[in-house]
Amino acid sequence: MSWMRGRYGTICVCASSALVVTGCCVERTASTCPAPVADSYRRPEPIPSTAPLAAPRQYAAPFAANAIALDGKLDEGAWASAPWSDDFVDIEGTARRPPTQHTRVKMLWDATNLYIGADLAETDLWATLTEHDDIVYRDNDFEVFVDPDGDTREYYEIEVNAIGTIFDLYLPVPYRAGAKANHDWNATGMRVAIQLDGTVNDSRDTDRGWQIEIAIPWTVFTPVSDSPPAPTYQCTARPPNTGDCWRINFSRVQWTLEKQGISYAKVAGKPEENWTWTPQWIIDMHVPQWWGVVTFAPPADQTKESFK
Ligand SMILES: [Ca+2]
Ligand SMILES: [Ca+2]
Ligand SMILES: [Ca+2]
Repeated sequence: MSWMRGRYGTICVCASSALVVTGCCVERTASTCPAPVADSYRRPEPIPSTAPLAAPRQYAAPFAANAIALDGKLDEGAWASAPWSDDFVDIEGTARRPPTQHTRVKMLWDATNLYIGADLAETDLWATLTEHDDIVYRDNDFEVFVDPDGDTREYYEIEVNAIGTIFDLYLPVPYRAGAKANHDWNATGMRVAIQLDGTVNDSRDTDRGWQIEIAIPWTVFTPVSDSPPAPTYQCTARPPNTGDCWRINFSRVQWTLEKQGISYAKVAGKPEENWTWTPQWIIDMHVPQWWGVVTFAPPADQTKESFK
């Protein structure tokens, strides 16, 4: 790993990966960073076709000092110590039209789980897909992307709609590098709770939104060993050590709807909107290089003293 001055200030570049992280880069030790497998397994690094116009957003997730009741509510107990993120922006950045409905997230962690809370304003709650591993982004959804070691490969995607249907998949490399996404991969042990503030699939009223609470066991973030190409480099501890940072982004897919009976239908020919926590600068979530940086912080009451 080396440190250098870049366009966004001090950045670090981890050897044997394309990781470029602003502000947060933890020296990885031999115990957390096993040797990479033979270089012959590695493919050419997929280079993004766009350049970011700003540094990725960052978030310090406090360690949850207390147990979390998974009920879709994000204001009680340990959640009170987790700050809200900045509001989501258009996937291509702030130069594009701002989202018409706000979205924000917060995160916590403990020895067992990564916790994600999402708050989505929504005037028209709508969801149709009901089977696990349906292509959930064909509905309005909330999406999580996690690349623990930030090497832009062996990463995880989880999508959920307003009625709790899950689409979870694993990618050995991004699509543009030849990936065949593994839909059979499941986030085993993940729990999701949703709190609706309104009525789903009922267009006769105006809804207010939905909140999602997700607990993802650290064991979920295990590369699929028989998914070619072989896992290359897992430079992270699971659970993470305090101060570690992972590359994560969140996306919200939003379709334009019209009333159909008492429910809704998509407006034909109208593409979806994509709103993200940190911009991708292109309409493509599968550019892990531009995902945000989540640092695993101590409990909030220790943060001021021990974590900077
Ligand atoms: Ca990875
Ligand atoms: Ca799956
Ligand atoms: Ca409604």
